[in-house]
Amino acid sequence: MHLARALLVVIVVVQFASTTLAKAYSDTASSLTKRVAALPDLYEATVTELQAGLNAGEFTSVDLAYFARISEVNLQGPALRAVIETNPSALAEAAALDAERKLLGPRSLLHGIPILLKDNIATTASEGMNTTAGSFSMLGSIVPGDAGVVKRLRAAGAIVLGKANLSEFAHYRGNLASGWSGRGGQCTAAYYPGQDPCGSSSGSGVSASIGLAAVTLGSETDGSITCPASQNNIAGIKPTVGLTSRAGVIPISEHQDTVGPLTRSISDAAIVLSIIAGPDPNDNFTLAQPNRVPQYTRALNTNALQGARIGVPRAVFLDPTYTGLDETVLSAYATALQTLQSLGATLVDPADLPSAYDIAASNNETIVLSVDFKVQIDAWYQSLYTNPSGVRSLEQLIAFDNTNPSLEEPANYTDQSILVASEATTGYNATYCSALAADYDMGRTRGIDAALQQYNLDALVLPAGGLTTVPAAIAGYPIVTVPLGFYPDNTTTQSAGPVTVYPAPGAPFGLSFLGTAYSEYNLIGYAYAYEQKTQTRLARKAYSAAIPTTQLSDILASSN
Ligand SMILES: *[C@@H]1O[C@H](CO)[C@@H](O)[C@H](O)[C@H]1NC(C)=O
Ligand SMILES: *[C@@H]1O[C@H](CO)[C@@H](O)[C@H](O)[C@H]1NC(C)=O
Ligand SMILES: *[C@@H]1O[C@H](CO)[C@@H](O)[C@H](O)[C@H]1NC(C)=O
Ligand SMILES: *[C@@H]1O[C@H](CO)[C@@H](O)[C@H](O)[C@H]1NC(C)=O
Ligand SMILES: *[C@@H]1O[C@H](CO)[C@@H](O)[C@H](O)[C@H]1NC(C)=O
Ligand SMILES: *[C@@H]1O[C@H](CO)[C@@H](O)[C@H](O)[C@H]1NC(C)=O
Ligand SMILES: CC(=O)N[C@H]1CO[C@H](CO)[C@@H](O)[C@@H]1O
Repeated sequence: MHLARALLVVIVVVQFASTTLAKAYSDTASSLTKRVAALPDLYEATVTELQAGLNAGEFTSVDLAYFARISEVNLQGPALRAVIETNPSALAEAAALDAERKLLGPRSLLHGIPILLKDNIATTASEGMNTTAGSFSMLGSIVPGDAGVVKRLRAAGAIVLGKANLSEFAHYRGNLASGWSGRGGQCTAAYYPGQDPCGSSSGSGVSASIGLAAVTLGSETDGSITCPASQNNIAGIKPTVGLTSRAGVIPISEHQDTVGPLTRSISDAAIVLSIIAGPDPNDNFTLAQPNRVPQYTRALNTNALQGARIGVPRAVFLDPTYTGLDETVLSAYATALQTLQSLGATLVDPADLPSAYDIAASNNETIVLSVDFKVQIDAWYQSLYTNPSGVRSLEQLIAFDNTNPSLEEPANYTDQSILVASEATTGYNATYCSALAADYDMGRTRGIDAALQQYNLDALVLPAGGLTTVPAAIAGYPIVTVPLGFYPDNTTTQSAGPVTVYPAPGAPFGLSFLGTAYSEYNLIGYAYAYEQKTQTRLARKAYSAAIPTTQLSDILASSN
């Protein structure tokens, strides 16, 4: 923020502090009756709609407190356990941003827009929220400050609404069901009772799917944005590693971790990505990105697929014996290919990755992650200003879990074999270096880039599930995911954990576009054209108990 603007904000906040909210927004109240029909439905509301209503004075960011919606479904009713904590400072921040808007107008499309963050993304402790990756070992810890992406969000005027539940440690703990953390319990999706939300950005995905916030952020190391996007009927962008800062994000691996949006629409995801992308001196991977971050909203063109060459990598990635992809998903995918053609794309089928079978057989990713995690999580614990649990290393985390089984090892959630395997590693030796080199070779040189070059392609397209995330994960390359379809009502549920099921009647699944480094702009365009043509998200809603009923009209009525 510029200094002059910052000073004005201080003045405005002081002026408004003595004014009651009811009085400040009485103009809204007087026109409520004639405008009420036009208020956006918070289940589906887009950032653009919310921003228009805020600018028109139809409602305020204070009114946009989604707390009532969260409380309806989080622990009560269907007990989705999508949110771990809400921000005790959010209403005061919203009031200040409302006042600033009145005087100076919005800072950005995210001014006054509430966002939920996966609980591995740090927020400065003085604001009142914890940053724990779902683990009691970090409860009450004091982080050095806001994550790099949070600094950008705040500068743009976004309001951090709270922290979303996740698979503990971004699913880097053991053989556990997706969506479970010690602090948050078992998160489930809103499309079928007990549905596996996938992970590890489970709470972000579930919250976006039913409007517990306007937009959300998650992180992906391998599948953790695109899989919850897929299983919650929403859009997700897994950016190129190095496009968005990981500073202040509880790590798995600097070679694969990346932060991105989970939202109801590609448009909202493009708005969020435009704000969080960019260099950060505290994450040197981001210093290698191309000079200027594109305005991703300019990619939102329904004709984006006209003339695009899209590859279909059949070997391994569409082979059910490798992927487990079933007939429901494969037939929806076949229909999607026809839709892409109808939108002007040239399909190249097959367009295989030369490294496909090597990727399927490889254990190199496990080697890289297990070494990186130990180095980086030890550094995270050591970076904390204070940590009431006393844990300062991975070794102490494992001991903490074992000595606090009621918190961290309840029945069916006892495994921490991944932590134990990582603790046994001994740093960056020759085995590690050749595994990392093999991953870049298989993911990039003989993988995604080879297919794109050999067939002169703009992108690849695959169902979001199966092994789709792996080549992009080991390459550090982007994926953009959109809704593809739903399991039919006569689907037989299958167990996905002690209490979760997938597939299930009505459970969603997604479609993923993959490309080379920093190709987000093109991928967003393709995903947008497909999304606008098919409108799959709107074909099915969550089960009724999982749909919060509180709307802006209720909040406006009760505040006047
Ligand atoms: C963290 O959680 C604890 C317990 O729920 C709470 O008392 C505290 O205010 C939260 N925030 C911080 C920064 O510790
Ligand atoms: C980041 O910095 C570290 C150490 O300072 C260095 O080893 C690494 O190569 C750098 N990475 C990038 C992508 O610049
Ligand atoms: C790593 O990948 C290379 C190249 O495919 C392969 O030869 C090697 O066996 C892999 N190593 C492991 C541990 O999977
Ligand atoms: C590298 O360390 C791993 C354990 O992290 C070990 O299994 C492997 O044998 C080591 N490689 C070399 C070449 O020392
Ligand atoms: C499920 O319903 C579809 C029609 O919607 C039908 O084609 C299919 O055979 C049914 N499957 C089972 C297992 O009953
Ligand atoms: C543990 O999982 C089993 C199914 O695998 C389930 O029957 C049981 O109720 C679960 N126990 C608890 C305490 O959740
Ligand atoms: C916001 C919210 O409802 N947080 C809850 C998340 O789950 C834990 C464990 O049940 C509760 O203690 C929190 O209150």
